Amino acid sequence: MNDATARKPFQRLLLTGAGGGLGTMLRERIKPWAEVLRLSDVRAIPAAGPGEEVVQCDLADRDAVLALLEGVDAVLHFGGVSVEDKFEPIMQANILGLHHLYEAVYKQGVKRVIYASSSHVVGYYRTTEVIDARAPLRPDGLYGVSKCFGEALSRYYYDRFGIETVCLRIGSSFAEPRTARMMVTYLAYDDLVELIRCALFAPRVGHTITFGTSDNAVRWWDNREAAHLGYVPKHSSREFAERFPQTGAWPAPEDATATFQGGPFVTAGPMYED
Ligand code: 15L
Repeated sequence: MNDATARKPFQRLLLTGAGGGLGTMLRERIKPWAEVLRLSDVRAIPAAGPGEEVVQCDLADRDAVLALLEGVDAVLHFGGVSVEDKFEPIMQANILGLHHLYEAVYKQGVKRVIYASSSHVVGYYRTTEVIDARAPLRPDGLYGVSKCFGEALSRYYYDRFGIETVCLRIGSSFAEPRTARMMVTYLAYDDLVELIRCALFAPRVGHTITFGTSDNAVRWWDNREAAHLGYVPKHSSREFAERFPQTGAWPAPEDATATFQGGPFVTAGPMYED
């Protein structure tokens, strides 16, 4: 059997949020892993190519989500609201929608979920601290709170039903770091793909929480609790060091965005002014 005729490891993988920044990048990169890649988003996305299925789906629509999961081996869940917002849209997609997803995962017999959580579940730790996956949650906004819900819901589905989930507490996954903070939180696209590959292919993951960063010089997150995934980043924000030189200009002591790991997210939440 040559490479062209060899079967791919999965029959059908589902990628939600396929129209988002990361979803669009992943669409091409994860194709070698599945005979069929099912792509979903609430928005219209480019039509299905060879080996693809496209399903427009609102996570808040319970019946649509049940149908979306039919025939799926594993899910990469990148759908939902991905930044701070008002509670209503966060609730619909990240809370109600996530419950629909796990209910459908259970009913359709899906084995594993790779859940795009976020470092914003712990954004209220200080930039002078190093934490690991056992540290109590300290979300930095309603978006972070919704990701805490996802980590708890997936924990429950593992303990109660044995459905495995790897929660990826993604730092900042962009083509390159955009701010000085992202020199710490940067996760190169290649490294995100490798982290997902490790989470999907590791023989036994139970319920695992892992922080997603590249091999950056400064670290806030200790990933030893997820060593069994075997993730080894190949990139580093050091590749961009000249863009964000240390200037000696210290932020004001009251600057919360420099004091806490969540950066700008810590002041992006509701102010209750209206
Ligand atoms: C996130 O959770 C967001 O989804 C992403 O857009 C980035 O803003 C990232 O956090 C970050 O902290 O940089």
